[in-house]
Amino acid sequence: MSDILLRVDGEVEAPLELTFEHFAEFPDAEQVADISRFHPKRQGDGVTLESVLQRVRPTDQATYLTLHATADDFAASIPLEAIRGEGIVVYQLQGQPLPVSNGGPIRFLIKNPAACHTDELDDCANVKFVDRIELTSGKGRDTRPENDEDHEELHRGQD
Ligand SMILES: Nc1nc2c(c(=O)[nH]1)N[C@H]1C(S)=C(S)[C@@H](COP(=O)(O)O)O[C@H]1N2
Ligand SMILES: [Mo]
Repeated sequence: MSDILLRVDGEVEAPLELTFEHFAEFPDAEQVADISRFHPKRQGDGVTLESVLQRVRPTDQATYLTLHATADDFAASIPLEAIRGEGIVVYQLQGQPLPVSNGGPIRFLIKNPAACHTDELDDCANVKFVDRIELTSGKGRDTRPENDEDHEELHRGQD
């Protein structure tokens, strides 16, 4: 049995726990090869967020999608309808689990994010080290910095 990398739960009909092998076995139509097509400085392959949502089936109450990273206690909560067609769950680089240096083992990515701190679907919601996606009724936990000063401070540690 290999490690569970991602739990998907909350306002869903069928909560799910996913390993690297589960992601690798998603059909081709659900795979997103080479994220550098969307983000030139980022690398790896993923599956569409939609393909994960289809498996868990969000309830009618689910209005937000909350991304949790236990590793550094980071979270972002974004409106479900807005993110549905835009999200990618990145899980591998050259056939291996996505390295921590790339935000792995699981990294969330928005295809066309707004600049940091300008929208709910901004670059800051491209959560690294995601280990839980929680569907919520209303906005969930969100630790994204709310002002420029805090945001700069966060970036100083990671860029
Ligand atoms: N787990 C986690 N994810 C995170 C962050 C963080 O501090 N922790 N920072 C966010 C912010 S503010 C930005 S702008 C992007 C930066 O992504 P990059 O490191 O690939 O440039 O990651 C986002 N994801
Ligand atoms: Mo950011």
